[in-house]
Amino acid sequence: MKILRLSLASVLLLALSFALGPAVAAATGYSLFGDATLSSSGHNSNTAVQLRSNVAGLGQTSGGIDFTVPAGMTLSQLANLSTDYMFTEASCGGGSPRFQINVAGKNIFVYLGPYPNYTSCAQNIWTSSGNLLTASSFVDTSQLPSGTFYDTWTSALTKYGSSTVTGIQLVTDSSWTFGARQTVLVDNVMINGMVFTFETGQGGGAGGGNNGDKEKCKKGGWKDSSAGPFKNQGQCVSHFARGGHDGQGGQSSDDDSDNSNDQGDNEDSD
Ligand SMILES: [Ca+2]
Repeated sequence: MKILRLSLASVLLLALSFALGPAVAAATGYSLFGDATLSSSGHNSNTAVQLRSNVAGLGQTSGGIDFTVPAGMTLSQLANLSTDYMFTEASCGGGSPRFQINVAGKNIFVYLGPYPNYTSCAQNIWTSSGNLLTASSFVDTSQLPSGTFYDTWTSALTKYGSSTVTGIQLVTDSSWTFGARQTVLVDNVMINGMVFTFETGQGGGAGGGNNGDKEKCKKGGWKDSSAGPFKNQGQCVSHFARGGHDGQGGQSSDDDSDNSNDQGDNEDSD
């Protein structure tokens, strides 16, 4: 039987792709990890996501969004990646904020901010990244074989276009380079034709987010929420933003930890 020759990894991947099938079809899924919270300061809307990187020792040093991508999507099928963003503390720099495109167990990094240094982003003004994956856009493929820091998207597609994209994240983690907290709001993230507005009812499809309960997650309230346990404030807010019944709670009992950046689940598996 042919199936006996499949490696364990292949079987696991196959099982995973079936398990994720229905959710992927909805194409609106995302989850927050680290120091990431829904914010009521959206871009011409009610809601954005606040990503924050705290100085080491003063909280979580990174925050991000993990986006669900269509099962089996190859890199060559990825044609549009963009976001609106606004810094409220510090700026771009130190390699973040960045998109991480997961391929072959590694990442292709796509940095926000002006080429070539990706520094000096303005504060308190919404900026659109525009499409970060035009033919001449620069992406960082240095984690991959024959990769380089300044690689054009065209070149990246030539080398890795047939690779499957297993996930995409948007991450902020550069407080170290500023010696201060780095905080950025992001909204209207676009992955191909999918737009993530983070408004109530989008993402998870539960609808009916409860702002009162979301507020109770803040100032340490997530530790005591009866809907938990949650790993962090972001997970608590996200839970209620999706109507309080997305099943994200209850995965962990370490209610006093601040190191749980592991919600991304499977993007590192290979
Ligand atoms: Ca929004």
